[in-house]
Amino acid sequence: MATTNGAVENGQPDRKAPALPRPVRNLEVQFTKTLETMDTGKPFLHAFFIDLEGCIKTLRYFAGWADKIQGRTIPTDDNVVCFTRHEPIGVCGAITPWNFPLLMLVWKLAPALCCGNTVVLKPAEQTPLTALYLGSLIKEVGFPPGVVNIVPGFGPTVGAAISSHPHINKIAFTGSTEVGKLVKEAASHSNLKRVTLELGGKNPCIVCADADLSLAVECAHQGVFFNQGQCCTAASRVFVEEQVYDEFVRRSVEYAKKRPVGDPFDVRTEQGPQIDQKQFDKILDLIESGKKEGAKLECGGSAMEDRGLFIKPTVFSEVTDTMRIAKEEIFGPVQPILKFKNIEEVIKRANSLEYGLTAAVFTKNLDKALKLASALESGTVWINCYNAIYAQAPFGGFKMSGNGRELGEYALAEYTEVKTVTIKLDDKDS
Ligand code: NAD
Ligand code: NW8
Repeated sequence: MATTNGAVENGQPDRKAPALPRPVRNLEVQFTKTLETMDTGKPFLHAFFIDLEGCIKTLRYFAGWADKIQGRTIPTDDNVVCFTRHEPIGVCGAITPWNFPLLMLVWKLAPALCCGNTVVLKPAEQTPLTALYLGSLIKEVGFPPGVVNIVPGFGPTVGAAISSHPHINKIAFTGSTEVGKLVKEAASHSNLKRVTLELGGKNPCIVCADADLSLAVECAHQGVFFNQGQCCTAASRVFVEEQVYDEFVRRSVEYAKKRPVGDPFDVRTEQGPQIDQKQFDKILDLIESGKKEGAKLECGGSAMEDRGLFIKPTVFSEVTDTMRIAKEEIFGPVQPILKFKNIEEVIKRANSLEYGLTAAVFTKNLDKALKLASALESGTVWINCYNAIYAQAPFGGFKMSGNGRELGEYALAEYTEVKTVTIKLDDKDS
């Protein structure tokens, strides 16, 4: 049921509106925040506190590195001076997705610039506005022409031109596995440009019987439904130990039913519309597959009756590993909950897919947590938390979830070439 302001009641009393952010004095910030919401449909408080804050933190962090990119001096058993220089790669391409348009771009732009590179950026065709606005700010603050080049356009044209260009020396891509393969192929067929890829995930979220259940329910809920479910980090396979399974499902359904869906500009809204018709149809198709393959639909399961691209927060229980909803990236507000009996079994099942971006574990037992942290095949393991992303900490995938790392010191290695300089000293003088 929709209220006049667009927030959905779901038969629950209206949530109290959270306090508004501190007065926004900086018009640029205000404008960028609004632009991202208009382009993506994400709630504007999320655009402000997560996307924009994340961009600022990332830019500040890498700005700090700009005068600290250092090579090494290397002792040898010969009479030489041997040292390395960490040089810029040159022109770096970046192709970004529509789910975090500005944040994913800044994750590439900031390390590229602090290492002395120039960049050619292509935002997703669905969401070019914040990239273009950033371009106007880059001009305004006086970057030399040609350092940052923003080329909006479609994938098969502009994207393909960047990935196959002979004078672009590196490309960073975030998006689907399918296109990630095309990018790497084009890089290989052209000039073997360096490639970093951040592709999707089918991220296991493991809830042990000894977990703080309220925390686990809340984190798993936010973990999968955040950003309309359109997250490479989405907790889209929730494995719950059998003793607490029924209780976990009951509480998760309660959360999902209360999730306020509606107008992204309403401060109470937690979930806006999906990005476009294509994604909307794909999500509904996967929901139908869940019903047909015998998962138990606990709530949601369809589009909102009265409006365009909104989908009801959906929870499936009794999900098994062979169902499509347990194997494929859904990229929508759908929470599949599976049952497990013991740790060895859940490790095997969690690692059984070709993806390996993130994993989460909820337990109070330190031994169990550390055992799972080392056994899970993913670039990130969160213990008793979710989406804990920091500019200082590397982010990236194992297996088919990607190549290379973004953020943190590790990202610098993706934007520099190491040159070894060896000077032979005169043996007579030494
Ligand atoms: P996509 O991979 O097609 O788009 C990502 C970017 O790649 C866009 O900028 C697009 O223009 C560009 N692109 C498309 N074809 C290209 C080509 N041939 N050469 C170079 N660049 C190209 O993603 P999508 O179609 O928008 O979404 C499809 C699925 O991908 C989603 O359902 C989801 O599963 C996944 N996805 C993942 C992420 C992520 O953060 N890892 C983000 C968006 C989508
Ligand atoms: C860059 C990003 C962050 C940050 C904080 C909170 C919730 C979710 C995300 C997030 C620097 C510092 C902090 C999030 C962002 C991107 C993806 C998934 C989750 N990022 N955050 Cl793909």
